[in-house]
Amino acid sequence: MADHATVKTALKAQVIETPSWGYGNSGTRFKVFAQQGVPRDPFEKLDDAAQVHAATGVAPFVSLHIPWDKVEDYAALAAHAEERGLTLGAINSNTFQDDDYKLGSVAHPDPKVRRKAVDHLLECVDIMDATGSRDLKLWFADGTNYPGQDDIVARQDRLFEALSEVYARLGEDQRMILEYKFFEPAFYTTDVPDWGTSYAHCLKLGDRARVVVDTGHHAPGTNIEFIVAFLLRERKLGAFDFNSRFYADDDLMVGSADPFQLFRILHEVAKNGGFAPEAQVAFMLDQCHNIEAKIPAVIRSVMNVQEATAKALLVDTDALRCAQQAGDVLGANAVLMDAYNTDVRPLLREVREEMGLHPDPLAAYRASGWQERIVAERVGGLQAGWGA
Ligand SMILES: [Mn+2]
Repeated sequence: MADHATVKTALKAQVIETPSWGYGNSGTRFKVFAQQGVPRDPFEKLDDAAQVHAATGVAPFVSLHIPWDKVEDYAALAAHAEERGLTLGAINSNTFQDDDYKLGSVAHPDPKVRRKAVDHLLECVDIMDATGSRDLKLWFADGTNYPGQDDIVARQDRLFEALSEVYARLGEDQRMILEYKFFEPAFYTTDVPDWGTSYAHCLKLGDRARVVVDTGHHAPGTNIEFIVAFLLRERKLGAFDFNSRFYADDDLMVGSADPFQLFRILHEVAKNGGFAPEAQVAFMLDQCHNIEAKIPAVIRSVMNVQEATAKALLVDTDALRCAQQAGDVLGANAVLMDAYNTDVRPLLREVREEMGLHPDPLAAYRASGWQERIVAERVGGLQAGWGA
């Protein structure tokens, strides 16, 4: 087994980014169920994110989504974050909630719509300048529903032209991270459907363009850890959007549907140096909490990532290499399974105590009284949610 002191040091240094939209009301295709105490503006979302960081000690970054998190004064928002020990993370663009985008955004056949979409992306870079965010996270709903609807190659040309213009606007310390998703809302072709398409565009754009792996954006049976290993080898893995899926893009809590898959992914991250700061891989959650309490759900998700990370770090890499080189199929597999089957909860309790935290983050949150306070205080106003 790996040395426990080293594993603990790595766990203490872990950084997880939580999404502002995870704290607001979200829903299924059919219904958004409102919860009491939900934030009414981006400032209150940060207040909730601060509770997650206070309970776990490893979630200081918060992703924003524009326009859902639009404010008058982004420097004030950044200051509000800093006062709570938080840092503003990736700026997520939105080119999918406007009537103009019915046939796409940056790949739309009409140059006027493409201009509007690119202008929005450029506005997001302006916001990054004000918030100090490093990453512009792009996901496009662009695609077609029917064979013959549009020219597949022409759409790639338009996409690349838009990406190039935005890439040229980035500052030296800023990055573009491009997410893929195999289908939905487009059902025939999607313009960035897979890691290969994202990788090809990022390769042409330059060093500061990288791929985002959203764990819920693959066809069933896809070997996500292979993609992760490949992208790390090429230094093109920019970020994870963690969540879980049983069927399609379910956006359930990470590690809930398939903790073994999460372990396999994080084993490749650990093995290939992806946790090192210089690898510049951002570990983000991208989830919705539709029926469960939101702040505890984010805490649970952070804990799930920590548990899978601990198991991945416990893999005896020397024994694994020896078994692999000896062609010992069962021995190599057993090394991985030994780590996966370790109960790491006592180790994580120790890590938290050494960090000056409560060993049980969910108990710490319950004891904080925050939930009762926001239910009592956040009365009136419009709750934040999709489109707000
Ligand atoms: Mn995502």
